[in-house]
Amino acid sequence: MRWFGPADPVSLSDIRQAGATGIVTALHHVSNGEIWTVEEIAARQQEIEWDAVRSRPTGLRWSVVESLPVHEHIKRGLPDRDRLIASYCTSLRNLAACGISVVTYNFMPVLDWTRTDLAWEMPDGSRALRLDAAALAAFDLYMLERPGAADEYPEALQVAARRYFDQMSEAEAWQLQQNILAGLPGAEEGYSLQQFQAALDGYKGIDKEGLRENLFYFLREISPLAQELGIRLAIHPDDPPYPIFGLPRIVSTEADALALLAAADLPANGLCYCTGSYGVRPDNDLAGMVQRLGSRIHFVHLRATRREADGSFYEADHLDGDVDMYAVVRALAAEERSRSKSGRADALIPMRPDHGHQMLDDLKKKTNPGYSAIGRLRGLAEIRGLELAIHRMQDSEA
Ligand code: CS2
Ligand code: MN
Repeated sequence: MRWFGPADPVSLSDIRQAGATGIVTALHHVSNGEIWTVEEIAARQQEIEWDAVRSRPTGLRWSVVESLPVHEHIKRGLPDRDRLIASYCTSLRNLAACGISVVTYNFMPVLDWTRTDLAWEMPDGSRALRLDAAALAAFDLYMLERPGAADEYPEALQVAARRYFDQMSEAEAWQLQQNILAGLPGAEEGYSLQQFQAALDGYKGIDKEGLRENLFYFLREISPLAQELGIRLAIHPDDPPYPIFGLPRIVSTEADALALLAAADLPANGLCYCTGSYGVRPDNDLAGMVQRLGSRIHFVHLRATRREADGSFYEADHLDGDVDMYAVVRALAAEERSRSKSGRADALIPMRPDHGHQMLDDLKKKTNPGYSAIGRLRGLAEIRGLELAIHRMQDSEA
């Protein structure tokens, strides 16, 4: 399970009780571009793995880094990128020295993941994260007033956006802006409207091909080192997996994934397979992607969304979205089995429930959006049950 460090309202002991053994975390206090030192990594590791009060191991292990963030200047291909990539490499060396071998990152320009509603009420009273296409367009067209934005939305969506904007109260407009710009958990940046427009302007002249070249440059620089260190790199897909705010997107489809894997064709250069992000596109065949890309999947996020006609989506229960979770977990189990047959040391792929609803006691607490204790516990429990049954079935077939 993911843990946001000492400031996370969900404690390590909560996570242990949820049944998780691996911890996914980052040095969130180190700013993007700075080196993660061995001292800092080891201290965090100790905090996770050793129960100082009882003088015994906690039973938890820091197994995955999420995320070692990539600096905007690397994404934009600015002249100081080589220095920043060298720092990134030093952090990778330091992580390897501490025995941590899976490193997640993303290559989304400006914003990490984006939602417009962080407390959307489900029929059962729990609360989910949602991206409303009209709300996003309303923000872009009428609050940010981004030059050229109107050309990017179909007529019907512009009309819906206008209506959405007109019926919003001031407080609702402020909340929408906060949801989009203040940074969801894990995002390193937060912006004011002006800062956000300036950050977008930084990508003027960088189209899809340009951004892709910058990613490939980065991958060619870091993959050989990662390979040598025994580190498996896991790139998280775009969330949502289509362009927003006029920014290019390059990790949204199977073809995108194939291209980036080929750009540095080493086992270390791999994927964070997030079914919640890839699953927003109906043209992504999620179980098939596991079958075809499986050997390079180094980390998995299991989550399901439900799509709506206008491009909106919300985060459904883990077993109840558009993602065929049974087919995906079955394909992952088959991948693990084939790895273990061929003697791969990384036969067990780290997986975590990605996000969860705010439910039961979560509803009364302040939680990191998407990262409440009980909603994720539900996701974890459901997926583990599914996984166990699939393993048993595959055992009896073998
Ligand atoms: C998000 C992202 O839910 C998610 O997967 O939390 O912040 C994700 O962790 C990053 O994009 C990975 O670099
Ligand atoms: Mn994810």
